[in-house]
Amino acid sequence: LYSLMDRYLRNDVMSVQESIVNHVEYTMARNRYHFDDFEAYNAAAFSVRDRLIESWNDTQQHFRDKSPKRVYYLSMEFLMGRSFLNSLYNLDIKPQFTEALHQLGYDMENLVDKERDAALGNGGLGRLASCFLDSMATQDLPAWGYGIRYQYGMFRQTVTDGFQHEHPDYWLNFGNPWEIERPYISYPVKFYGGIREYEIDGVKMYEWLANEEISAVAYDNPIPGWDTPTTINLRLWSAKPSKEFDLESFNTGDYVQAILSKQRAETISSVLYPDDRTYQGKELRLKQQYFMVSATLQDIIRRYLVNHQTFDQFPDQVAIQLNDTHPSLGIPELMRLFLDEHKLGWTKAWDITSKVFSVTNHTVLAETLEKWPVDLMEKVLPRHMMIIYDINWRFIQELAATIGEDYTRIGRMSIIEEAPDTKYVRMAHLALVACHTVNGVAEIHSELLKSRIFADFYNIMPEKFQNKTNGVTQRRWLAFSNPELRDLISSKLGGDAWIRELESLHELEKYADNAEFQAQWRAIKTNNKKKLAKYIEEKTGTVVNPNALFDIQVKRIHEYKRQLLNVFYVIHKYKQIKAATLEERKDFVPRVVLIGGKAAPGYDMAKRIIKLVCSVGDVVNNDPDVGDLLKIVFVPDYNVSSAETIVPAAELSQHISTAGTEASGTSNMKFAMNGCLIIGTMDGSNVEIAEEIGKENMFIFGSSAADVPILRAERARFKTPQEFDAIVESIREGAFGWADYFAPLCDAVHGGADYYLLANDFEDYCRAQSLVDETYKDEAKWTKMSIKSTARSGKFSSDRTIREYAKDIWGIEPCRRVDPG
Ligand code: DL6
Repeated sequence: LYSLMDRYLRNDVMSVQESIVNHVEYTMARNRYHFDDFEAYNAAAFSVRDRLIESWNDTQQHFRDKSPKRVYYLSMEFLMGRSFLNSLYNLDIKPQFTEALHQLGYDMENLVDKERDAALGNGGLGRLASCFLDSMATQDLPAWGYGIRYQYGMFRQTVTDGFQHEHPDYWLNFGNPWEIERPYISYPVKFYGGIREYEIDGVKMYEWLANEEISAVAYDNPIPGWDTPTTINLRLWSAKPSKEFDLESFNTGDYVQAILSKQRAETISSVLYPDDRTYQGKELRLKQQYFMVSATLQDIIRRYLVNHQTFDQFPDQVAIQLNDTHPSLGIPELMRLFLDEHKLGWTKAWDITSKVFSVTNHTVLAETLEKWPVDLMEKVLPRHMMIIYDINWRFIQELAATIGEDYTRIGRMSIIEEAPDTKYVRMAHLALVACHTVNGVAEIHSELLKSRIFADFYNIMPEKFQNKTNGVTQRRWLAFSNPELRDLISSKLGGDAWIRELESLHELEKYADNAEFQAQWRAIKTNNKKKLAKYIEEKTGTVVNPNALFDIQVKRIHEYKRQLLNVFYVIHKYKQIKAATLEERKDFVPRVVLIGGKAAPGYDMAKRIIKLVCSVGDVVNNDPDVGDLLKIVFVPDYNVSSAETIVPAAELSQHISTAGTEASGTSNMKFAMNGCLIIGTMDGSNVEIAEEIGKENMFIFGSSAADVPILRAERARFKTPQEFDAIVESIREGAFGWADYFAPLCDAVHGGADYYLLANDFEDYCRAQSLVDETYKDEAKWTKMSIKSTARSGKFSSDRTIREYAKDIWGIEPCRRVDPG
């Protein structure tokens, strides 16, 4: 029995094959002699999952035995992408699975494409959370992720005649082999109702008498680390009707109505809001946020109480990171649980609460900070609203004692905003008051938090402010998605240790001038470009020349990210080609401009930008004068998986937001790691990328963040460049059709409008673009810059970011179990 309990799944080809075939027959109830690619993928995924579960169970047991301080990463979004390849690589079982499948008659590459992306996030913020999980697991940190198991993830985007259409992403349609349902791990989550006041020994107590209750059921997603026996957990909550509640309505006779209202409860976890910035104030979104934090905190407390009698050790055992303010209702919820359920006094409850929470801010624009109408909060979460008022009252007393009765300043800092129409709860202020630390996500962003957005708070509590520059996992974004480059790097660095210690890429620099190495480097890029060209043709029907310069801008469509500036340059270049003689045209560097990204469904301007990209493409791509010299394509449905094809093939990538608007950006890091050169502004993490890689290896242009407010104030007097005006006029006059539809885009950048300063930066952008062409003509120089980009990208590993969080904010240490071998 002992040896049975000690047994680990075997990973030789025969055992893997046996396990796959068994899953075909016993898990999927299919014919073991006859199954298609999708069934083969599923069976192989279940077989990988068995191995994940084994490692996951042992890791969790190890954490229970050692009882280290743990970090809980709370996020409303996790943009995980696919798990199959990632798990095979991290568990180091890809060769055996590839061979086992091959012998069964299946090709790994085909099966990989059968997996649906887990797209439970909008963009940067959600993808960052997923990179963090990978780094926490790889570094053996006792960490858990918590979020929501949305039934509908980020919408699928199609583009017809240049117009975006949104399609629901019912990603769970054919099951999800990467999760484990835990029907027995569930917690009640309540809403609405009122408060009962009572006394115990003369002390006032409160009980929330809610009138809606649902259950949060756990779904566990094992997250394996790379080259370690550690597998951590991402626990996602799904809303189910509560078993206990609402018996009353069943007894009143309206059986059908009662069931329908229970079903409505389940909608809480049904859909991810597809807006990554604008604040909507929707009741369902508020309920989602509360649902996630309430279930999570009950789970954390239950785990803590397994081996503790009091809450005295709680801050030594628990660190909770809030991924933006979306989960910041956790603050009043933890207070409520301590005060009302566990009967702690206010002082004790507050002392513990303010020691466990920390928050990350991901935005630069003050108007995108979340705030909830007080009347909505009072209706949905009456007890929490009371607690927030109490927190605010105490905060304001302390503030007045510190700064005196400066009510303007106090009003600015209050958690409650007294707007003329209604009152709001400012979630960022709640988080700033309660958290021990707030961090920005790039140096420049963290400085802007201190000097502009939260300047009042920084004056009073400077010790709370930190910077944690974002990072990305080099495993998914370089080693797994660019395998040829990985092999080349490993051959030069004497192994693959760099996949854990990215700084060691520095060693590559000594080959930057080596002609043979350069040739190998270029050959890999060319192969990746050919794959991308095929992908572009499949998705858009446009044939592109793989020998052209591949110029990529993929990210959410936003005015501040300035995809419009990119299109304007394409129009400029198109005009230049048209004006050139046949002889002069030989001098142009052929370019493929690829733009991709989703527009929030209600974001009208963003949708017009997509249409403009497509309309310019219709003209440019079909003009025989242009031929292969210039192509512009909009690639639909940009997501994690398509990024894995796009990033390794990019030669130039655009990160051209108006300085002071992009908190960090993370795709710039992925591109740089893959030897892609960056054209960009001194914004977000571009600034630090320039520090590491060197401005001379990038194409930097545009106004500085310090100048932007001044230029903005003076923009009505700014003399726009003639060429800029001409481009706007050509769009207005219908050179690309749809003149009326594009008019708002023209109005937004012209005639003193131009909030994002496209006109101001246009000429410098054109200068930088010309330098791109000149440099590209010198193959050796370009390749050298490309090698240096990769070699100097070590700082941008999420492993480094997570090490900093662990040390400076969470106070946690690695807790690795002995490798079973
Ligand atoms: O920190 C991750 C990512 C940054 O890289 C982007 O610059 C930033 O725009 C993004 N923010 C969001 C949503 N913002 N809020 N709240 O995705 O975060």
